[in-house]
Amino acid sequence: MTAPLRSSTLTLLLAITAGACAPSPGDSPNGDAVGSNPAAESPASQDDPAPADLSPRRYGYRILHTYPHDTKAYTQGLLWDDGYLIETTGRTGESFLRKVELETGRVVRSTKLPGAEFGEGLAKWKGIYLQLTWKDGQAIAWDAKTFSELYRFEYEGEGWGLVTVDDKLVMSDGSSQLQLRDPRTFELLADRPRIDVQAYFARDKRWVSVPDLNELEYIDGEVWANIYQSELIARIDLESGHVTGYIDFSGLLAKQGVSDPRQDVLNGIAYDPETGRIFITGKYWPNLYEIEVFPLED
Ligand SMILES: [Ca+2]
Repeated sequence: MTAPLRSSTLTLLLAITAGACAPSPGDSPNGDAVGSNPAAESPASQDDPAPADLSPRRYGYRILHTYPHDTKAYTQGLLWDDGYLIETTGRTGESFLRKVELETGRVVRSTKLPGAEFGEGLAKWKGIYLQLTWKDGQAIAWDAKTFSELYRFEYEGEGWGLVTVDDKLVMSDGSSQLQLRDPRTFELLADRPRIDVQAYFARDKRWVSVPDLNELEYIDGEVWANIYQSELIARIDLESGHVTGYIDFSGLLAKQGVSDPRQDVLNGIAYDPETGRIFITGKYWPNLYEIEVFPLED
């Protein structure tokens, strides 16, 4: 998560949003084992043309409310639970699970990850918060009321984003793959362990894998994913793995005044299903926003 800017990612996403060509082969991100899956290497189905209306839809956004966000929070996971934001943060020595009051940004409960662990994504399963770690291979189960550690799971590869979808967990690792796991055991589902997330290029008549999937949220039947080091959130149909649309937050990062715009990027999506409110923020951002989205003209 501290990798240099991945030019392949931005090329890919700019291409999608502009309806231009796919990125060129060889334009690869760093070579970390699980966390990289450049689009150019994906098994794009070039002989499987799809109707133009499968191209990702482009969405804009409106800010409905602006709330304070802790500029010391390197946001990795965000969810809404029972009237509060629950947030996990990353970086060694700065990795927390915390409960935050929306209106004030006040931290009402917090626990720090032990040792040198680098915190990542967050999901709730029944009375438990499950928090990933980046390269430590540990998913920590916290008691949602007391924030005391209950137990841990081990997994292979990197941990980035996590979200609960019905009776399963959906996990990202920085590649184009979403993993499906059993929240009781954290094992990959036997019948469908992974989904490759792909977007359709109408002009080139082919599907292309979309890498750098990061923080996740489940909103009205779709998985929303921050795309690392971009100002885009992808909307994904989990059944097909297809990107149905992108929400374009261009320009929002520049308003945050962060010290390192390459690292301190848009990350964190939370959804309150009772009110339909959607919240977004970023790493070390001073602001957290309630937003609404609307389709843009192509
Ligand atoms: Ca989330």
